[in-house]
Amino acid sequence: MALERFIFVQPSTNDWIKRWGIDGSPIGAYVPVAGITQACLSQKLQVDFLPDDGAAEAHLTGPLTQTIVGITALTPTANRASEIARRVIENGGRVIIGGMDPSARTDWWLKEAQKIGIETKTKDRVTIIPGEIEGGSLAQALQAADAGRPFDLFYKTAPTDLTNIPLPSQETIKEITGAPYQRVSNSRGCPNKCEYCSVHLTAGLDKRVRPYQDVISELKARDVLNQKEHQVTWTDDYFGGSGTIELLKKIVENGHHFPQFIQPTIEMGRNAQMWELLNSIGPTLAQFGLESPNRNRLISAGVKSGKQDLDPIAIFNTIREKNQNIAIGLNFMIGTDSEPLGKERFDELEAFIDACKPDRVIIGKYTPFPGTLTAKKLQEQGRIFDFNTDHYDGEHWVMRIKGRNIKGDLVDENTDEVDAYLDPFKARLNEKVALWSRLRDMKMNGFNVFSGGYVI
Ligand code: B12
Ligand code: SF4
Repeated sequence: MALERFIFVQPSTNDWIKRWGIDGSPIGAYVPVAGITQACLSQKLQVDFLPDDGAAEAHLTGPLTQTIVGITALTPTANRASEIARRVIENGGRVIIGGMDPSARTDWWLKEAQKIGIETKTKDRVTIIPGEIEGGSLAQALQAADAGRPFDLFYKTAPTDLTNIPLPSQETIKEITGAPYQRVSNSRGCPNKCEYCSVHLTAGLDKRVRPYQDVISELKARDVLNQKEHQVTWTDDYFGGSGTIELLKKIVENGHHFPQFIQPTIEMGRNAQMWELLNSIGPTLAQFGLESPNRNRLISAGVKSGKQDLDPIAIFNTIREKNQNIAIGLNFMIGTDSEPLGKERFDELEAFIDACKPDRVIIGKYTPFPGTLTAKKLQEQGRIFDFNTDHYDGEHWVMRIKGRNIKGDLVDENTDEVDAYLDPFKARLNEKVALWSRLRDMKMNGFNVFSGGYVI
């Protein structure tokens, strides 16, 4: 029986995760998944995006015999992804599960897929796709389904170059036009090897850049060139470098303007040409993953792979002095072994934030994501105590934490005590950052829609 529908689901677990999807802004994978689905099947299927407000099942009722449901799974949404998959199968559909968690925990997912098959008394209607899909894995699965053949347990192809990624049909693209965040992939892979990061598990260590012509065509098709309402979110954790500069130059040369969001490393903070180009394109929120105020100490603790001695405060001041359109956001992780104990951990961070005056702050709890070096080390040390992946959302402690005392020795810390400092610390920061943040004045609409406060 020929396929008729493809529904792309973004599962959510708790309210924190839910907030990222329910405004209808699809995740970065939606456009390539939709494009490849439509390119590899002779009959063009509409690919609908279904964010999970906690009740995605209500939209996935049967009969789904001619439907494929594609589900993306991050580690914190893995259990929910599996739950949704079961319901789809029970209603007669087929399921393809892809994304970061199947890349990081392929073995777990292969067992889970078999379990779903046994529990739903079906065979071969669920498959797992670890890694990227541009190498042909998704096409292989879809072609099997289209021909009425059972799925293989998994399809995997190596990361490939990012040329000629097919775009979805105009009708499919219309579905996402108007969403506040327009996530666009310009490049993938990261040569840094930060111990806590999962990115290389899907995208590898080579930075691969999409040709600027392809990216600009996508922006045009998505109707985001020359507008002020929809924020182009470059889904590139390692933003910068020669391919990126070339893309930005072309955007500027063509006179395009739009608001944007980038995630640069602190090393990119010194790339004056990049900031100048971003500044001419439009209001830009640059969210730096700083992790700790004392980068050098972090590096010496072996947590970060950075090599240079960089002064973040001086870097931010220079960026802002020269570029009115650039706002600075900072990401911190609390709970690495390099931090001081107790109250001092927060005093140090607060003094640093006061000096930086960032326009937005995100604070998360250090999380040992599966497949990372951090997870391996902490597991060897017997420090991970919570293996329920629902809690791997940066909002829960899943490991025993330690801090450094005055002598530099590592000492166990009680997570309840850390929380007793963390919660008032966040409340104080919310008040402060709201006073100095320029995001509202810059009309960074997307962000104001979401975050009532500026510290999340
Ligand atoms: C943009 C981004 C966000 C955006 C959008 C979310 C998104 N998933 O797109 C926002 C700000 C909302 C966000 C929020 C969060 N994020 Co985030 N985010 C990213 C980031 C920087 C880029 C993701 C992206 O769009 N890449 C571009 C697309 C094209 O690539 P991709 O997602 O890898 O998809 C490819 C394949 O994986 C595959 N694929 C993916 N899904 C599917 C589905 C199907 C059916 C198929 C066939 C294939 C497939 O096909 C794609 C093309 O090859 C990544 C880091 C990174 N560089 O990958 C972190 C990352 C995904 N985020 C992460 C986390 C932890 C979160 C949060 C939990 C943070 C928090 N505490 O709230 C939330 C979860 C929200 C949610 N429900 O998704 C972690 C996940 C770690 C893990 N092991 O799960 C990552 C990897 C960051 C990191 N350094 O570790 N995030
Ligand atoms: S945290 Fe950022 S810089 Fe570090 S490895 Fe991950 S993507 Fe690369």
